Amino acid sequence: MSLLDTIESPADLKELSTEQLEQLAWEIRERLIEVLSNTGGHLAPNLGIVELTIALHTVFDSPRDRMIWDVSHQSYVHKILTGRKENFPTIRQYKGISGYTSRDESEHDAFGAGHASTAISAASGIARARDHKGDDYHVIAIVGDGAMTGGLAFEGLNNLGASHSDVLIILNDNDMSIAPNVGAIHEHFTTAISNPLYNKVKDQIWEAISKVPAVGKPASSLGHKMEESLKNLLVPGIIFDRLGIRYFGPVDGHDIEGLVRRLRDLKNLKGPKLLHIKTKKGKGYEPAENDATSFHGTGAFDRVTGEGKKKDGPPSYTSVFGKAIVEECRRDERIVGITGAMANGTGLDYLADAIPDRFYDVGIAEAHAVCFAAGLASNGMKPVCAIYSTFLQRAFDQVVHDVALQNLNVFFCMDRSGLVGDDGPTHHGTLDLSYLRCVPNMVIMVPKDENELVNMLRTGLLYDGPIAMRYPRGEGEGVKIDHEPQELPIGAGEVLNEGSDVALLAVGRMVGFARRAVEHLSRNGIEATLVNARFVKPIDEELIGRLADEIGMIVTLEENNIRGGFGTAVLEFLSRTGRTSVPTLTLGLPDAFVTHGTIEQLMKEIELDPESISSRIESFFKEADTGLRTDRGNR
Ligand SMILES: Cc1ncc(C[n+]2csc(CCOP(=O)(O)OP(=O)(O)O)c2C)c(N)n1
Repeated sequence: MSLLDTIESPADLKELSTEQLEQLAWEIRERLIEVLSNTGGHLAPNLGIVELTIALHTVFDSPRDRMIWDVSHQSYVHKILTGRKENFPTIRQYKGISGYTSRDESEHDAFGAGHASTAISAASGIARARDHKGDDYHVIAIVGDGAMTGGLAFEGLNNLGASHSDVLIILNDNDMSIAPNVGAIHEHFTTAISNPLYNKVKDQIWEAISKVPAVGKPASSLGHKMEESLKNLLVPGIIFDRLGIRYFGPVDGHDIEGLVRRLRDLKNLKGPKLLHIKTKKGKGYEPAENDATSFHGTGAFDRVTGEGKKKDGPPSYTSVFGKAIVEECRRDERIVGITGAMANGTGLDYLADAIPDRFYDVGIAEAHAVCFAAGLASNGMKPVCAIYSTFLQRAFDQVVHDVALQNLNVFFCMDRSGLVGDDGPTHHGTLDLSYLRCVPNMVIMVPKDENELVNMLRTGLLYDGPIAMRYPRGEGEGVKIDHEPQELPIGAGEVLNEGSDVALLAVGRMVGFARRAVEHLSRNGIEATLVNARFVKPIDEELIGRLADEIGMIVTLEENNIRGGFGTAVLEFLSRTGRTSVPTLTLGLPDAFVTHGTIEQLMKEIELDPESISSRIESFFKEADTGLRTDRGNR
């Protein structure tokens, strides 16, 4: 029986010796590699945080003490130690446990996340609520150095420092975001930590801390004074001290004994404080240590070689976009690409390699990315903001206030639109059509396949004003890519099939699903017109009006929340033009947060898979047709 087999809850850790905790760390690593080689998931971040998680659960008492995991992609070890060990092999699988913290899943998950840089703000709120209620427990925010590049993290620090609230922040510094971390603060840390003088006196500083009284006025103690003066001279985290958050570290984040000791010291120290730990992303698994970026979030892989198990298939939308933007940059020197720490995820890594001075990684800072793009555009450049649909939500005010209001030439390229699969509700890109459609001046395009993506990229780059394109995660349709991209007429849909019984207006990936519905309907004697809408704003009013008048029955299909998306745009148009009697079925994602699983499983659950779509349209047609015939009969 392994040691891990005996651990049912964090309470079981308290009695273990350092050697046993160390053994447990390696057993957990083994479990992570074994499970994730089958399921895929965030391997490297979790391998790097094993010792810290064990030490936290040894020193603190979850769920009474609250641990807030930033992004929470690194919470797998926490899940294993808090009663989800047996279910761990179901992680990110349909109906299995989530890959992120979830308040619905466990009382040990104090706060849910999936987007970065929220933990300090959330921990501050939890701590203030504790104080309001007169309760007494510890609140700990665990934040990566990547997440610290987000403005929200600094808003949280600013507020926490001033509030004097009792919160411990652990800064898990592995020099990596998904890719190597960027930014001035990161550079400052790297330089300061390598200062040999600081490293020499660091232990003395720790000694001074452990002598600081837990309550009372630490500033009056000799230890504190000494600590302060040393820090002012040398300490990498002086920036935190200046904000009122006492800084400690850096310490080795793989030394369990050291971590337990430090955490016990800090447990007795009231007020806002930050412990800086240095860890190795991917620790203990050579392929992940050597390529932490690929193993940040991986698919299934061969555990011996570390090779991915992905089958060959059509190229992804991401890679088609990444290659195409390099060509566009070569054509027009005003074009630049901007990412918020997602060079690989968005395909902008191709640009970074090919033309590095036209590529910007601003860190996990989407609001900044968009405002920065607005600045570039106001000064004659053509920035392409490549940001996942879900993360652009962060920058909504910049889209409105900095870009659209000034009618600037910023092109938003939103990867991972629609359902993304195993990352689940924090990452599905289900709202972008709704949140962009209401923004004045915005044009929105959705390609039906990867060739159309390339044409839309050209179209957007030739267009004057704010424009957006959204496309899904994963493989394209496998179509041939034109040698020379074509500019598409703004606002014009494309008729793919003509039939006189019902008109299907589809957007993006739904065009393929609608094609299958057309065939299904045809086999049942119903002839459908099929339109690839291409534009969600402006919609092709001329075409839709004609189809409404001539066919008199409309179905819209989109992979966006049914509220406020393409179907709503069509309904608004029909209403505005007095066509309210045209039977219209709007198919799309439900007005609900969709769980995690494969795209196929999720589409089936929400009845948006090709078979369900076909039968929903058929039922609609039959009901509406009967209704129409009755209406005619009554007239
Ligand atoms: C707002 C937002 N933008 C982008 C991401 C994608 N993302 C997930 S984890 C991550 C890197 C986080 O780095 P760090 O906090 O240092 O954690 P590590 O994985 O290195 O442990 C990024 C960019 C996100 N989750 N949220």
